[in-house]
Amino acid sequence: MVIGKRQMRACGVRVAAVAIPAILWAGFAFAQEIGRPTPGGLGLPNMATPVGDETQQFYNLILMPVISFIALFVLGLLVYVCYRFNEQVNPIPSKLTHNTPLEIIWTLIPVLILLFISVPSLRLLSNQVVVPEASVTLKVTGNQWYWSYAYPQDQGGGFSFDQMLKPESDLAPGELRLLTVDNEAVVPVNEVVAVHITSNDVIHAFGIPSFGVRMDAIPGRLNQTWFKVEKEGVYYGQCYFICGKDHAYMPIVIRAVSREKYDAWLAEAKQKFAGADSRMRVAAESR
Ligand SMILES: [Cu+2]
Repeated sequence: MVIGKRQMRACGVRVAAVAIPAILWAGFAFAQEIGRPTPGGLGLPNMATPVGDETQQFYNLILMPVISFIALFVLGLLVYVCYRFNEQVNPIPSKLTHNTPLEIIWTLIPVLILLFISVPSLRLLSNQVVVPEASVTLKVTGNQWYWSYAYPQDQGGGFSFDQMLKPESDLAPGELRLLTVDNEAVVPVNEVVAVHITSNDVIHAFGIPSFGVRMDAIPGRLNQTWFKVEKEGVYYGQCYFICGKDHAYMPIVIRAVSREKYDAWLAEAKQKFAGADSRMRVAAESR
């Protein structure tokens, strides 16, 4: 049976029927809400920090085109081989086993692609972990299964608190299930916030998608990262390292506000969390 033009055309139509809706659907990813997951959202979320923007550009402008091109190229080769070299069309197979120029090409091209990706990738990685001069330092500690935040004394803080998931029964209308917490961490907008991350028990990971931030929280080790939020708002994150039975129930909430509101919050939080070192408080509560 010879494969005619009609079958080839039908195959092309089928590929287009899958690819076109996928491309249109991907377009909706740009209409996501900021700081929180959007039902049906695709791709990376809308970003609120310079590193987040760079991450998104790297993903949208470099990674996705490269991935899409390779996937479509391989699909095209597979379709061509299936039709051109099936038993009916090509009854006497070739005995050819090696083709040196072809082998050199298919080794070199992936190497060149990786080299091409490595330059922006390493630049992004360095921007994520090299912390610029920061005006606010936040110490974040992972616990089974909640996060603790400490604001240093010399920056107007000197208190710490725990951030616990709000149970579903306590949620007010509009609050997000599995993402809303009792105490939000607050940071000033348009200022560099250095984040020091560690853990009290097992390995956790602190991640906020719309900041382009994700860092492991490892017991006995202080990791650091940073962010500079460019828009006021509430930003949600989660633990990104499977850390035990309640891993799914330790969200992260950061509220970015103006400097004036931040100073007012600091004064208020100092009273609210006065003398309550988070670990001492947990010990007291569990007694
Ligand atoms: Cu976890």
